Amino acid sequence: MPNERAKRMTFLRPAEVKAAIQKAVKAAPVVDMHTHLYDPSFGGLLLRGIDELITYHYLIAESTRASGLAPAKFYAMPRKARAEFVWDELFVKRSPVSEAARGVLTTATAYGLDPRRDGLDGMRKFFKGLSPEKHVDLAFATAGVESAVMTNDPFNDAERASWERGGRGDERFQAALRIDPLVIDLPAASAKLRAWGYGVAGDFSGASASELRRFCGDWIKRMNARYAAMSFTPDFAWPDASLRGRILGEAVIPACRDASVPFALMIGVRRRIRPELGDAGDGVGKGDPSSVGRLCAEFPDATFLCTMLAREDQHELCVTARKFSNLKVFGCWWFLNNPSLVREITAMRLELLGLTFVPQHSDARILDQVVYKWRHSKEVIADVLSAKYADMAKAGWRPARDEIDRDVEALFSGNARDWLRLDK
Ligand code: RAT
Ligand code: ZN
Repeated sequence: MPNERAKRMTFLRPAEVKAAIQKAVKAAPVVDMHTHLYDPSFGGLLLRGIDELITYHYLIAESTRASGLAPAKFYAMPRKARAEFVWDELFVKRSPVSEAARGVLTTATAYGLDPRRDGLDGMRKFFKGLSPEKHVDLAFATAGVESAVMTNDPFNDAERASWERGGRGDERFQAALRIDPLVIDLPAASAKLRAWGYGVAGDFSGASASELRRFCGDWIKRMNARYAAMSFTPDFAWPDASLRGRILGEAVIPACRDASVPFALMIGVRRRIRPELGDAGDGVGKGDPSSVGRLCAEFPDATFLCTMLAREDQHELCVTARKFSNLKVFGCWWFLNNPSLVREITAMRLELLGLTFVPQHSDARILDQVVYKWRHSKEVIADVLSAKYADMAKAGWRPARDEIDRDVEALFSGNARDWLRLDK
């Protein structure tokens, strides 16, 4: 019997498919699952504007490399001079071909500026009178971002004070509890925890596990965190009998499970391979996706979000995710957020995972970066999707416009909304 629904649908002709996908992707509102942005009520923690944009740590690495300037000398300059240095090295002395440099151009142009004509000073004038609230409106509207998840660290004193004053004021910003300090240096973190009334010992003895679990639960609640997260070095392994494994298995993951929020594993950073560069000094190393699978098997009723930093890990991570519905793959993280790699990784994920992943997050540290990070990624993702729909058409499955809209919505907002239990 012919399919009644299919009989009523209007299908696109092959020549119409690419344009329909491009239109749907361009218009799709985005839920940005991982950023380092802040709600304006967090004051100076929200970085924005052209000088911040130009001194993004990706561009610090690129400009000090190009010039050979010692990082200490770069950091000795005030912010304004740093921006002038980066502009000169990466935009004047040579063409801004790198992804992060091109991003400055895309962002400025999207705001109606002409980076060549206006130069750094002209662009500074544009941002000058913008209030944080208006600035968020502008950046989110230009980028098509509907909501963005912050990275929230209760061990950061400035941030903690904001939470104690009441936290979020703008519903477009969601919280994520970042727990790195607990795992990287428990003795230091435990001293603070004890001062805040949680009986956690530096060696994790006694009631430490239950007290740490209580701390995580309290902060997930206080922040209304949509998930808890940690960035891991490439040696992340499971099972893990070390202190790190105990903290995760006995405290953090149970607290997430109790609160019905996922735990996000961001695996593959080699911290400070060039320490003088600060945030710009981290590197990458190959991890072990099979450990992620073993973690998912051990905690079948917990949900894990996962992104891995090494290109070499992407295939095994996808294959692992095929076996575990509680493993949610997201984003082309950090050094992978380059068009050539987003193209390859997104195609592979579609082939192995269908539509059950989140292709990208911005990782924006500076508000205006959402503009280029999403424009650049969306362009590539639309291309990859078009090719997949063309392949389906060749196999006899002509798509309908509302199906394209449905699928695109899942990739850019729907899946993230489901995983993070966000209301529409
Ligand atoms: O992409 C970045 O800006 C990195 O410095 C990190 O913040 C990374 O994304 C992280 O969340 O650890
Ligand atoms: Zn990040």
